[in-house]
Amino acid sequence: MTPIKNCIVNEDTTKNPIWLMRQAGRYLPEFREIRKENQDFIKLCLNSNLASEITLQPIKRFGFDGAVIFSDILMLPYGLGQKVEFKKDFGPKLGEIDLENIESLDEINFTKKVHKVYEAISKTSIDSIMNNKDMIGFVGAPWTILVYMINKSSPKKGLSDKFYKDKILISRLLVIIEKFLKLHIKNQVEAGAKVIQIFDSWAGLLEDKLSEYIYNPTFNIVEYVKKLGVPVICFPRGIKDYKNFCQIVKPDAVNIDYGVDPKKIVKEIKIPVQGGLDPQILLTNKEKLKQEVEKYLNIFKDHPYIFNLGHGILPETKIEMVEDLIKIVRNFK
Ligand code: 1CP
Repeated sequence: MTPIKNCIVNEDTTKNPIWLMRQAGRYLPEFREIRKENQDFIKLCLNSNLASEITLQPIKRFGFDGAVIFSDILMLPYGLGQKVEFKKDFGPKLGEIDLENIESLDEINFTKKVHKVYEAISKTSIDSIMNNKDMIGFVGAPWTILVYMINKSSPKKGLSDKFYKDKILISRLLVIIEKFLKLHIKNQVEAGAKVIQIFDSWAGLLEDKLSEYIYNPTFNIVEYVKKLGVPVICFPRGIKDYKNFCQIVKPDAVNIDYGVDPKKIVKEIKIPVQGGLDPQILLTNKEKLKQEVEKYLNIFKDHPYIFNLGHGILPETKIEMVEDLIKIVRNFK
C-alpha cells in the first residue's frame, strides 16, 4: 500500500513528524513513579489502565505525533506460554520451550492471554489527545523473537554455535512465530493501531542466511500488514545493506540505525525514512544536539522523513534535551 495522508508515514516532504523509540519509559519521572509501585513488568503491560496512561505520558508532556503502545516485543513468547521475566539490571529472562504445548496453542487462547494489550490500545486511541496523532502498534521481527526464545536472555555477547544446533526446533518455531505475530498484529490493528513498527533489534547479529531468517520471514509479515490496510515501518537494526533490505522486504517506511550514513541512505532509498540520530547525542549539550538534528533534517529535506532516533531513548536522557529536540524539529525550515 502507499503511505497515507494525515499519518506519520506519508509522502509529504514539507513536514517532519516526530516520535521516539522507547518514548514511554524510564527517562520519564512520571513513568518511574508508576514503575516503583509496579515491580512486575509483564503485569504492568497487562494493566490496561496503567499501560494506557504510560503510553500517553510522553504525548502529554511533549506532544509527539505518534504514541507507541506501552508493551513489549516479548509479549509474544509470553502469549505462547513461555515464561518471561524482567530482572533488574539483567534484562529479560525466558523459560524453557515446550514445543508441543506451543504447537497446540490456538488463536483464542493466545488472544485471551494478552488481550489487555489490545484493551490498552483501544483505551488510548479514543483519548481526545490522540486526535491527529497516530497510535503505533508494534511487534518484534521473527528473527529477533526467535533469538530471545532460544537464547532465553539478551544476546548482548552474540550467539554461540549452540544456537543453531537444533534446526528442527528453529524451523518449527519460525512457523509458529509467523502465525502468532500475524494474529498479534491483527488484534492491535482491530483495537486501533494506525501504524505497525517491526523491531528487528538483533538483525545485525547475522552475517549470512539473511534470506532465511530476515528477508523471507519479515517479508511475509510486511505483506500481511499491508493487507490489513495500515502502513508498516521496519527497523532492521545493524543490518549492513538497508537498500537491499528495502528492495526485498518492501516496507512502507524504514527506520535507520545510527551506524549508517544518512547521505548514502537518501540516495539509495526511495520510501519514507525514519530515525537515525544517535540517542547518545541527547546526553551531550544543546549546541551539539542542534547541529546533529539539523544535519539529519538537512540531508532529508527533500525526502519524506519521520524524525526519530537510531535506537531507543536512553534512561539517562534529560527532559530538557527532549524538549529542545522537539523545538528544533518543529522550527526547522
Ligand atoms: O522499567 C523497566 O525496567 C522496563 C524497561 C522496559 C520498557 C519501558 C522494557 C524491558 N520494555 C519496555 C517497553 C517497550 N519495549 C516498548 C514500549 C515503550 C516505548 O517504546 O515507548 C517498546 C516499543 C519495546 C520494544 C522492545 N523490547 C525491543 C525493541 C526495541 C529495542 O530497544 O531494540 C526490545 C529488544 C525489547 C526487549 C526488552 N524489553 C525490556 C528490555 C530492557 C529489553 C531489551 C533487553 C536487551 O537488551 O536484550
